[in-house]
Amino acid sequence: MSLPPLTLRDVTLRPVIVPLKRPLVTRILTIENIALLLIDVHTEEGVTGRAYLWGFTPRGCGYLAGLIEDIVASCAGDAIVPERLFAKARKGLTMLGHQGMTLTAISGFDMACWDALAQAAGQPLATLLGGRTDPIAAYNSTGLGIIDADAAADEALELLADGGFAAVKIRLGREDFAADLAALRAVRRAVGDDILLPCDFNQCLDLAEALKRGRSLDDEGVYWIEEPIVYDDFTGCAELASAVTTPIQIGENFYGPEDLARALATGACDYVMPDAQRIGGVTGWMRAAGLAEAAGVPMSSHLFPEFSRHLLAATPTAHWLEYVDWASPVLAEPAIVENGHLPIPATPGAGITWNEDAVSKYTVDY
Ligand code: SMN
Ligand code: MG
Repeated sequence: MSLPPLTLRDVTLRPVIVPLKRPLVTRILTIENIALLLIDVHTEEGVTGRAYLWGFTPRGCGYLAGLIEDIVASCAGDAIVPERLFAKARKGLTMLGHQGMTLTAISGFDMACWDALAQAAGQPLATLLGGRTDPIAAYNSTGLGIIDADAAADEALELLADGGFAAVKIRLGREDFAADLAALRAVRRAVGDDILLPCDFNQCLDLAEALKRGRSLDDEGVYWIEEPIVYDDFTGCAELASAVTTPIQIGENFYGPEDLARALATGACDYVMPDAQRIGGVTGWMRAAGLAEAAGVPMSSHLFPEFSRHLLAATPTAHWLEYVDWASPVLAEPAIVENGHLPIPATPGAGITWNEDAVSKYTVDY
C-alpha cells in the first residue's frame, strides 16, 4: 500500500452537544445528549481529514482538545505516516500514560489523518486498508435501555423496522433479575425467534451475580452477554466464559491492542468489540484485527459507525457493527442503513463531513 504524500499543517477542534432522539438508560448511566469533539486535521496540500471523539462532557472534550493540540504542535510539518505519527504522539505523551485520555486523543488524531490519506488517495478508507466493499451487517443499538417490559417489546419492533435490522441490543442489569427476564421475554415474544438479541450489562454485576444470571441466560437464546462485570477484570470474565455457554463479549473498554491481547491470553471472552476511540484509531484497530484473526475470534465494533464500517470491511474476522445515530445531526452525510447493513460509501475518505449549520447550533464552550 503506498500512501499519498501529505504534510500535517494544523488542527481545528470544536466541541458540540448533540441531543439524542431517544435517551438511553443503562445501569451505569443515562445518556440524554452526546458531547462530541469535532476534529479537522489540515494539511499543507489542502486536504482536510475529519473525525470525532466522544468526550462525555464539554470539559472532557476540552481535555482531549488540549492533548490533540500538543500532538499537532509537536508533529506539524511531518509527513502523514500514521505509524510514525502514532509512535511520536505516544512518546511525547508517555509521562501521562499510554492509555485513557492519552490514547483517546491519539486515536482521534489518527482517525482524522487516515481520513485525509484516503481522501488524497481518492479511495474509501475501507479500500485503502485493503478491505472489502460489500455492506457491513449491523445491529441497532439506539434504544432498549432499562425500561419496562411492555415498552421494551414495542421499542424492539420500532428499532428493527427502522433500517430493516435482523438484530437489536437490549440492556440488562435491573436490580431484580426477574425484571430483566420479563423484559427479555417480552422482547423475544414480540420479535420472534429469528432476530438476534445481544444483551449488555454495562459492567454492573459482581462475579457471583454474573455467574447466576449468565447460567440462566443460557436458556433464553441471547446472542451474546456483553460486559457482565467490571471491564478490566479479565480473570473474572474468564471464569464466566468457561461457566456460561452463551458467548461473552467484551472490548469497548480495551485501551489499545495490548488490552485485547491480554484479554485473549486470559480467555476472558469469546467475542471482542473494540471502540475506535479507545483501541488506537485506525492504526490501533488494524493491529487489534490482526490479533483477533490469529486467535480466530469474531470482532465487532463499538459506536463510531461511520469509521467502523470501513474498519470492519478490512477485518478478517469481522462480526457485527454496532449502529448508533448519535453523530448524525452534525454530519452532512449521516451513515445510511439498508436492510440492516451499512454500505461502504464510494466517496473517498471515511465519509465524515460536517453539517455546518448544525455544528453552529450545537457548539458549546469547553
Ligand atoms: C454503551 C456504551 C456507551 C454508552 C452507552 C451504552 C453500551 C454499548 O455499552 O455497548 O453500546
Ligand atoms: Mg456495551
